Amino acid sequence: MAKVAFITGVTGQDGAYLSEFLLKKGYLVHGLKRRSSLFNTDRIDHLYQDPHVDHQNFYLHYGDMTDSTNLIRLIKEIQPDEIYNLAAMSHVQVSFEIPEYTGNADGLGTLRILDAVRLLGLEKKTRIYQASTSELYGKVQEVPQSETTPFYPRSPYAVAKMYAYWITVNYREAYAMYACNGILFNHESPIRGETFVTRKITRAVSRIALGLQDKFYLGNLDAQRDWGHAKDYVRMMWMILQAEEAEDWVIATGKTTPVRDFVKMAFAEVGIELEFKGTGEDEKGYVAKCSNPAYQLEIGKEILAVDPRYFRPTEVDLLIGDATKAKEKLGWECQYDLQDLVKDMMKGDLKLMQEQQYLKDGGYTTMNYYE
Ligand code: NDP
Ligand code: GDR
Repeated sequence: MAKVAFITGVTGQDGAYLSEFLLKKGYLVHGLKRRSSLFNTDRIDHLYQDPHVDHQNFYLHYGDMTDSTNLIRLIKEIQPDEIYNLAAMSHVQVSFEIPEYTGNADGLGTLRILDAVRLLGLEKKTRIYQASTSELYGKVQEVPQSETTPFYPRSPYAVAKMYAYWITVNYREAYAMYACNGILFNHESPIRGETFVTRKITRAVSRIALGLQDKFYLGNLDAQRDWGHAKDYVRMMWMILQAEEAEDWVIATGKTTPVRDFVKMAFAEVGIELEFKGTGEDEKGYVAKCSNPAYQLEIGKEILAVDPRYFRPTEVDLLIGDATKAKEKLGWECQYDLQDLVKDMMKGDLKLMQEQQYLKDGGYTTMNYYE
């Protein structure tokens, strides 16, 4: 009998990669998607199956993490062997704008999943993966950060995820449920959401190289992140649920890089070197130091500046994870390093922007694709 998985957040970056991964493993995959006024299934359209054909193994259901009755009904119908709770309002800066909703979806939403499993008497059958985060560590107390590092969340998002972390531990201890936290450090890919910093950079660099955009703006260039590839990380989500005992796990590369260096690596992919041109405290401008005949870019043109609007009220300065436990007990290793990741993302965005350029040149679109 095929195993049955239920993925909340199936339309997101991780949900899409995890669906692909589980389908290849022979799972029946059920995903929770939100109703939206426009299609929101771009990342999983290649997995879509016509419900009128036989042998379907990928199903989508409408629902929301703020709606308990919907979640209870779906889990009752699906009877999942594994639940991957990936749905969340996942943008740290946006969480300062919508803190109450973030608490509801990310914090209480996790409780709704755990309690549905308990209420339906599925404690012995259903294993639960909770998408916990390195944002829990927040203000730097120790590096590298491991399963024993104390938490100090620095945003409404991180505080909501802290509730989710502890309610998962509590249900495991109180009701003998198989429920685990994967404390994942930042992971990115060509299908990363466009407003997270890595994707914002690779999109803007591609557009600038092709002459579709002059300049772009970022916030804190000094923040350091431990960036991995999402494909490596979804494999670990599955491995975490296959372990004999339910535990909490840090998944990270163990290397950290400032945002500024990620920008330089992205420009290097199109043969462009950046030069810093200080123009005052808040207006640190970067110009192109050389050009590449393959792309349209003037030497000396300002292509990046810092805009304080992207600064956060409280920032997480330095994340670097220690995944020794997962390496030793689960055999965790990553196939992509940061250079591979940047290459993969730049390849994807250059292709996308070339398509946009073609449409624009042909007069098929007048749309601007600025964030
Ligand atoms: P995304 O933002 O790409 O995807 C989030 C998913 O959650 C989307 O499918 C979104 O739907 C869905 N969602 C949001 N709010 C609700 C809601 N109220 N009800 C139902 N669905 C909802 O995130 P990622 O794929 O990058 O991350 C997956 C999970 O892992 C998240 O919980 C995130 O917080 C966590 N995480 C991510 C890390 C990373 O570096 N990527 C690191 C550590 C943890 P829609 O498409 O309609 O918006
Ligand atoms: P993060 O990711 O907050 O780590 O959360 P994000 O890419 O948004 O920010 C990383 C760092 O870059 C700095 N930064 C900017 N960030 C954005 N988004 N836009 C900018 O213009 C910009 N300029 C500088 C930020 O200040 C920050 O320091 C991600 C999310 O996926 C969470 O859901 C997840 O839990 C954590 O990673 C681990």
